[in-house]
Amino acid sequence: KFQDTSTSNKQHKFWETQPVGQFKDVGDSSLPEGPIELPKPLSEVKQEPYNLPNLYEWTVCVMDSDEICNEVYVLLTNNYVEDDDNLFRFNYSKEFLRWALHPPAYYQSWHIGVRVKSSKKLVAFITGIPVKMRVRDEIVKMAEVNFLCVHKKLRSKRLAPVMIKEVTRRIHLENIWQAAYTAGVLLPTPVITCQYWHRTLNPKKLIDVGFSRLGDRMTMSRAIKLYKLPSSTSTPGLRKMELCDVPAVTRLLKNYLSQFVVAPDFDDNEVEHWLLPQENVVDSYVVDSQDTHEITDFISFYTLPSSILNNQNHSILKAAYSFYNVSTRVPLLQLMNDALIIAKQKDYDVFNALDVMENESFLKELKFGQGDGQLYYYLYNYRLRNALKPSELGLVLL
Ligand code: NHW
Repeated sequence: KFQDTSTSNKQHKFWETQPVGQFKDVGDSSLPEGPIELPKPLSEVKQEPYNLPNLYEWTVCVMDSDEICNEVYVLLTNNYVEDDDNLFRFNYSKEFLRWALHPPAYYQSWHIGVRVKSSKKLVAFITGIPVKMRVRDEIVKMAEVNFLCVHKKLRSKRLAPVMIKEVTRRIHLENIWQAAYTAGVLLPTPVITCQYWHRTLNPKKLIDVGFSRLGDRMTMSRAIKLYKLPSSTSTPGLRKMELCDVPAVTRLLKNYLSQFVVAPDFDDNEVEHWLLPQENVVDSYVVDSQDTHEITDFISFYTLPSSILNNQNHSILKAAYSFYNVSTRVPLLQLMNDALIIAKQKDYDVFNALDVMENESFLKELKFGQGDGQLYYYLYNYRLRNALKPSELGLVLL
């Protein structure tokens, strides 16, 4: 196959106008690190929303409302991200969406929908949440932008750029000028290019639904044996995280994340929000050393099922995604093996992890297989001298 160079030569009529690293500047190390544009006085930020095509109107999606949360859930379930072969589509649960969008000090106005004026049908969505991000030794207030979705029937009409400009405007109104986001598509210009790795927990189902294939000289019974896990975890003192663990986990996490070039800076409230276990949303376990009653390690994963499109026998793939893990006393390999065991006990089909942080150190040994496709991380209005390696990144976006 010819190498596809069209991606980076492609015109980006919208992204060329935005304060992001441009492809033509890649490798130009004379450009300074930091903000690309300076903040404007808030009085100079556009006060009225951007214009939508005439049939549509803006709406704020108040996710506390069961009715609105359900509308968002239905839009995303039918129209959000699919894999390249259109076999699977993310199926974020309603509880997950509420969790993802209601961190401490979130802004309601950043949960933006588009409705058809006449029918009020919700047809597009984009969100931001606030985060304090550390880049090298600076803490930068940023937004994390996620859940950009345009109904399948309204694609390729340049609605996405209007939505991105509108969320940008509302973020600017809160005096925030930087953002972080990820995408599976290549845009100007990634700061890190990552890959997903997948640890099979339920080989039979993954093969049945086309998620994985039996390799050469592999039979179903061999695959089942290969991926078999012990029935219980091996680390003494491993238990579910509780509210009283929040200060200790915050300390562990802060210290651990300080080694990465880009990482969030979480306080106790954020750790409570992001890591305290919530059934079918986020799972966290700590190692409580029995002698000193110190919390020495922890592991976490979030739950993001995918709809299985067009399969007779199965409709949902239950996937766990590695979130934040800190090892100080127990080897990371052993902790992650325990994470796999827990996920297997809870009936997940697959455990996914990116090659960020120190994950490379356990992926191969714990029988993760490399996924196809890339996940690109981007920063808006913040330039880094060079792209980073995945192991320099301490950030997981949902
Ligand atoms: S990535 C998931 C994105 N969503 C999906 O893939 C769901 C399925 N697809 C769709 O719904 C996680 C549509 O295809 C979407 C595009 C809506 C993706 N990021 O309206 P047009 C996130 O949510 C550019 C950014 O005709 P469409 C992160 C594309 O390159 N840009 O396309 C979101 C082109 O621009 P160009 C994307 O297919 C981060 C233009 O959109 C993109 O009908 C957002 C075409 O628009 C993507 N994933 O709708 C940025 N996909 O310049 C936040 C396409 O190349 C930035 N495009 O001509 C920060 C803002 C805050 C700053 C604060 C200071």
